[in-house]
Amino acid sequence: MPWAPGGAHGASNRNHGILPGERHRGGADVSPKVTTAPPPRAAGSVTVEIAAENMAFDTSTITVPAGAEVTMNFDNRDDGIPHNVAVYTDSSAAKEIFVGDIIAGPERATYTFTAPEPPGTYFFRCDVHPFMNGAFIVT
Ligand SMILES: [Cu+2]
Repeated sequence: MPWAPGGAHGASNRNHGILPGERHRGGADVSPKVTTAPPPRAAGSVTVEIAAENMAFDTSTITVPAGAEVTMNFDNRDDGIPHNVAVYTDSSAAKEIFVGDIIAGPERATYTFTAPEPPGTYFFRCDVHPFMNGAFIVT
């Protein structure tokens, strides 16, 4: 009679002891690891649209991310008039970043080039008509 309660308690305690122990071991196995690798530098790519019509570009600014692969869809809508889009470091147009082929309208061209790395305000223009120009902004 005095043994029965003791035995029951003993069995109960033994079962109780196993379950928390197993849960603890499992928790240790799946402990999250902290990754310290820096995120990869991805300049990415960007597509910009620009049109020339009535001897003017349809935008005064082109904005792209630093170092991005730029796809520029140029639409020359001026019938029989040659235009291009060229990007220079500044309005002196002394140092070119990219010079697109000149096309006579109505015609489209797809230009691809890499944007400069240093953020800043550069310059774009039509080489045939330098008064057609604007700011090429790298962010
Ligand atoms: Cu032009």
